[in-house]
Amino acid sequence: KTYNVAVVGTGAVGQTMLKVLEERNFPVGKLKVLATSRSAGKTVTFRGEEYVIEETTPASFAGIDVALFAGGEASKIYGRAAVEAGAVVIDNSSNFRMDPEVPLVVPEVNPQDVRWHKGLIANPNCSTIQMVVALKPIYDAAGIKRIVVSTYQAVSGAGQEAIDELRQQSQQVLAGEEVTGKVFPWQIAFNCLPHIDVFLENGYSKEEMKMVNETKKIMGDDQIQVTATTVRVPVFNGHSEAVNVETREKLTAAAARELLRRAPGVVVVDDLAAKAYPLAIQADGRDEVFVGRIREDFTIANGLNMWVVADNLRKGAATNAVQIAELLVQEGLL
Ligand code: 11C
Repeated sequence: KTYNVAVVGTGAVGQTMLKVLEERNFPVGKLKVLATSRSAGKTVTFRGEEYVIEETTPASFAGIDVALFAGGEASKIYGRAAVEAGAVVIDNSSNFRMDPEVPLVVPEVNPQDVRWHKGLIANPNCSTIQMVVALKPIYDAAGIKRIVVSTYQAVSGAGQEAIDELRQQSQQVLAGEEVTGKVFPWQIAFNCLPHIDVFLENGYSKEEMKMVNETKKIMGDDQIQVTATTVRVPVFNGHSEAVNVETREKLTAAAARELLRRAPGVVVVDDLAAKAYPLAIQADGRDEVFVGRIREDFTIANGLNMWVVADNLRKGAATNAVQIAELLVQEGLL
């Protein structure tokens, strides 16, 4: 059996969605590649065939079984129309994530939540996804009271223009030229910006509050305390995170390492003698979440520190969305 698929958006995430659908051999019947009028008429290649990008309209979704929305405003405008046309929407934007009618799913963590979908399923924020994949086995074994996370997020999370901006600014700085940019509020080359998405009334950025709220919803536990500082760093692709976690029960570093070794979607890279720890440049192009520097926090009774790295365009966005589509197929929900 095959399924008619629409991919909405042809930026960094949309392109990665097409690549991942092809790599994982998702049973695509008819494919529609949709975008704004700016990209309409250009072509993309899928399974060796060229597809002309079409402008999205409410009528685009007739006959579509599953629509993957890459991000931005598109799902706000066309998401409901796609559901009414009979498609299941998997939406990578933040538009519907906290809607109580919309499941927010990471297949390694809460696959059961796809079952109560009403046409729309949200894909979490990239920095949340990799953190909860790494924390789920710890949560199941020892409970989690509190998480303190600091992120080191790649520019690809802000899209193709941001990738271009880092490349251009790096060349400008090295050539001693004046730096220009328009995606980030300050120079990103050779710099770190503690500013991702917009700032909110409470002094946190929206990216930080996504990590707080989405973690509770995905883990199905409102009691988990989460506090985050999210930082953009001059890395092309791959988000890194320093995660401090206070568990309810004592878990040694060795026990945590063992649990993580057996966890789905996780690769433990943790051999200090060999200088082995997760690196963004090694996670780039991979679908797993890499965890290392696992050690006990000696300032509290039940605490662990770890370093969590993943490809934000893949596991943080496209791969997670395609995994949700695969889950729908397995569960007979498409
Ligand atoms: C970033 N996490 O790295 C953001 C991108 O809510 O889906 C994803 C924004 C979102 O800039």
